[in-house]
Amino acid sequence: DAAATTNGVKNKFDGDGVVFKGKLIGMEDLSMDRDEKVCLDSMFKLKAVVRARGEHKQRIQLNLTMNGVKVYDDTSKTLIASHEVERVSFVVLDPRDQRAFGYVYNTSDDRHQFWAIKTERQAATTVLALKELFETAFEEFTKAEKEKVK
Ligand code: I3P
Repeated sequence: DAAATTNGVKNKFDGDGVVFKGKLIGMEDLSMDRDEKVCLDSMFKLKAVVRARGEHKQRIQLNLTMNGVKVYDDTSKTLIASHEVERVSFVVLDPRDQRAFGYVYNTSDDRHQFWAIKTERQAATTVLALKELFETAFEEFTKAEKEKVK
């Protein structure tokens, strides 16, 4: 029943959403937004920067929510970034590291920001949840559009 699931039905991404712990490897602007090689080159470069610095990576908490991907500093719980789902265009797993993934966030001024993240556990788990969030957000969006034309 489409009407019954349109509004008011809770899913796991509502509110605080699905939470993952991790560390921020780094972020940078890319020239392209959906190119696996460009993303992975960035991943390796950002990891090299971390290694060269010799400092601990910032501990973060990722909340996958209907209002976007929220990135918090895990220690202070300060919000570092809020990435609306519809502006995330690409997600990559690091083939050399089971605990690393990244995604591209397209800013309102058309920059393609790559965020490289080290997860506490398997990165594939976080990436799967992220894909599920995209699907859920898209379903909600299409339902809302259908409601509008009624
Ligand atoms: C640490 C080790 C950890 C790493 C940590 C490093 O180095 O590589 O695996 O955590 O990163 O400091 P060492 O073995 O020399 O102590 P991650 O696997 O989570 O990256 P961090 O210092 O940035 O937390």
